[in-house]
Amino acid sequence: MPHEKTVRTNCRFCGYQCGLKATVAGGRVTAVEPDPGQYPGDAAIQRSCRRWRLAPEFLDHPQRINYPLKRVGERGSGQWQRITWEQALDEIAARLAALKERHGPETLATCIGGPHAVYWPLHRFLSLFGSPNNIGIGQICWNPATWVNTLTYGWTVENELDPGATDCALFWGTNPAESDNSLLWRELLRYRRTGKPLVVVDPRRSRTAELASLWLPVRPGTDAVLALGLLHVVITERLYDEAFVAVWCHGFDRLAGHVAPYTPAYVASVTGVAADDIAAAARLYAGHAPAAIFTGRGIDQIGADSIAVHRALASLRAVTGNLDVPGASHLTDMPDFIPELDLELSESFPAAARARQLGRLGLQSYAGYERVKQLTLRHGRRLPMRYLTSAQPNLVWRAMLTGEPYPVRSLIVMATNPLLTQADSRLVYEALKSLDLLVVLELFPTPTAMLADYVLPSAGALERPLLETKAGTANLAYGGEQAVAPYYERRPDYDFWRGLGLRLGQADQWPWADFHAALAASLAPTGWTWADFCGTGLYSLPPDYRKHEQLDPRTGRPAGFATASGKVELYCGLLGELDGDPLPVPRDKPAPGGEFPLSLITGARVQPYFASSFRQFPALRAVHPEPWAQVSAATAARLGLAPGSPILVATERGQARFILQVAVMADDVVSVEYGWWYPEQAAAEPGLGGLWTANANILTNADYETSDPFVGTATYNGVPCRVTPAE
Ligand SMILES: Nc1nc2c(c(=O)[nH]1)N[C@H]1C(S)=C(S)[C@@H](COP(=O)(O)OP(=O)(O)OC[C@H]3O[C@@H](n4cnc5c(=O)[nH]c(N)nc54)[C@H](O)[C@@H]3O)O[C@H]1N2
Ligand SMILES: Nc1nc2c(c(=O)[nH]1)N[C@H]1C(S)=C(S)[C@@H](COP(=O)(O)OP(=O)(O)OC[C@H]3O[C@@H](n4cnc5c(=O)[nH]c(N)nc54)[C@H](O)[C@@H]3O)O[C@H]1N2
Ligand code: SF4
Ligand SMILES: [Mo]
Repeated sequence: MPHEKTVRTNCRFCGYQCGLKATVAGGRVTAVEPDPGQYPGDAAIQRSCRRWRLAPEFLDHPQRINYPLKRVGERGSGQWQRITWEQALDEIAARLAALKERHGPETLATCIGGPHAVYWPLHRFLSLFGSPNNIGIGQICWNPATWVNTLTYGWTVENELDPGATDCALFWGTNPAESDNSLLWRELLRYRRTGKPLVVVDPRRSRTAELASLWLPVRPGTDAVLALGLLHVVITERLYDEAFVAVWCHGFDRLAGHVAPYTPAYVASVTGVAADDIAAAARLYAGHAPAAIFTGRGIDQIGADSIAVHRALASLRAVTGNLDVPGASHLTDMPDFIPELDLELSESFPAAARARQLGRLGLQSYAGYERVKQLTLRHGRRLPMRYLTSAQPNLVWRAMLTGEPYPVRSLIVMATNPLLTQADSRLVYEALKSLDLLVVLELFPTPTAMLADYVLPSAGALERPLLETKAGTANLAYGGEQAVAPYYERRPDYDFWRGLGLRLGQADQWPWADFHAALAASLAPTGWTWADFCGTGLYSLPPDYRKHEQLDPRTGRPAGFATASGKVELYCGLLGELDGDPLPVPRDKPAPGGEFPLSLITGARVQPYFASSFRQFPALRAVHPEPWAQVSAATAARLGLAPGSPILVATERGQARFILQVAVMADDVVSVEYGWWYPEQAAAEPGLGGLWTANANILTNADYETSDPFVGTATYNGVPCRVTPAE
């Protein structure tokens, strides 16, 4: 019997990284348990999550990628040769060098995904290699709110839900019952037990909406009008915080004039929400202080209107005095540890390379970043850079296919499955097939990995240390130690980027021999060692509030906000200078009608899955075997569709098959799950693991021309569609 020991580590099956105690024997994890000594600090919270229990099976899953693989047959044929790491790195480096020589460094693009891994080593490599073309997910996840709050308040905010302090909560386009199912969801349950009001804005009566005192079933994508309607009521009924507005808001009168036409009756006609409920929601929110606003993917994914709705909500938070006060929100601090943007070497990325970036968006671009940085620097702050300047995905896929404006011939994919999680799967597929070099760093043979030239075995959960930060926008880091050394020949992604860097003349920029050393170095300015950090798994300081009132020692005056006016910019001059709307203006966009009479939502989260991950686990498939499409009972009846029957959902881009489920939700709306493929099917062309069956992103697009011109947000919610029975 090998000697057994217990090791403190973390789950990594969503962004939370809950603490785990792992039992390790002979270098193998034999069991895991929640560790109440680490985040979220209560084992009961974790017990309702199904995923952490999979950790031992995850480490040893028969489909895990264990060795570097090189394609030997046609692309996608599923024929691979096992090679060594040395051979893989040598060959990839040589091919990248040749492509760079021929086409320039921007011919290499990278693609990253959600919060599965530490991405700065990739960006560091890319900065040194000279390419501005990383494809991220930020345009439809997190970036719209980050950009807008920074424009409005001079920095980003964290929203707070404290069952003791918070007196009203507004959850807008987010459903923590499924997407969180951890601490925030528990806090929300506790909060509701106090009887204090909760308003939920969601076309679906989600489990979060079921908890609400008032549910507003908005028509997908009409949220900007709804938020302006709330502002209308708050302003005309004088429910705002007059003192805060007088001292700290810039442009209130212009905002008041702007929202005047958004009467509840008009807003009801656009959004489908009853006029009385619009007024009631505004009164609830403004009548209780402190009041918190949480937003989510529901409104980060509505294309050109995502900026307007976030701007309207940022204004609502401010005029009601809910900015930087306990129980509502706080402006975060820059970290004490080295922020991601410095580890990425972003600021020294040369101007000539920046100028080659695909995508000239108003904000999400190097030029936009530098404009905003002039403001944030007034308070000594700098936003994360690579994530907020990542390229517009659609333009990168198109450059691969057309060679315009220049050829993008190679792609390295890390911790993402773009064939399932980027918009327009058909376009992504054609683009990947056209490449000279596709490298995928993965744990499993995903459909994306099936098309690669090289697949490299990454060390995953429990096999590598973790240090998660809020991309450097907050003085908060969490994570901890690995439980075991990687199984087989898996390696932390860091080793890949460093290995490539050493082969491509970057040796002096990779001083840390391994991932541990790199993470420890990034913590050094805090005075904490890596062991100190692992003791608690958390580095954080209590938030500070009302920082705008604190005296600036240099001037002796209140610090204010890091904006052009020094106040909250209800009227945002900078957006005007960038040819945008200084006030939140909803945009015209394709509405359902004609051939596509229904409105489609793609990707509302469901337990127990995460995006396209975990379909390989029988225990989870047993709980949730089929991809659902939800409609209301009235819509199902009108279309003559029975619950449980297979249906086809079609948009102008393509069609996919789902199982009909009747749910309480707005009429004429269809909500499909995303991320569905079938790892039990053949891992090769033509099926690619069932890629073309129920993949929601066959239905979406991120066309540059119809996406938001500032952040590049595409429309994943509110897409015109039609539903028919599947034979
Ligand atoms: N239609 C539609 N599309 C969406 C969304 C939507 O709501 N609707 N949501 C979008 C959002 S917000 C997000 S964040 C994305 C999420 O999309 P992705 O980030 O692509 O998420 P996954 O599909 O889980 O793919 C993650 C992959 O990383 C691998 N992996 C896990 N850990 C590691 C690691 O440490 N290293 C490496 N190399 N690989 C690892 C996993 O095996 C898995 O295959 O989807 C986006 N796409
Ligand atoms: N189980 C599970 N948990 C996850 C993930 C996962 O894939 N699976 N993904 C993780 C990631 S990457 C992210 S970014 C977070 C996202 O977390 P959330 O932001 O909470 O995302 P969702 O759960 O999709 O909630 C979005 C809600 O918006 C609603 N909605 C859709 N269209 C509209 C609209 O036009 N207007 C409004 N107001 N609402 C709309 C949907 O019905 C849905 O209930 O979740 C994380 N947690
Ligand atoms: S919520 Fe569940 S999946 Fe996410 S880190 Fe915690 S235990 Fe893991
Ligand atoms: Mo996300």
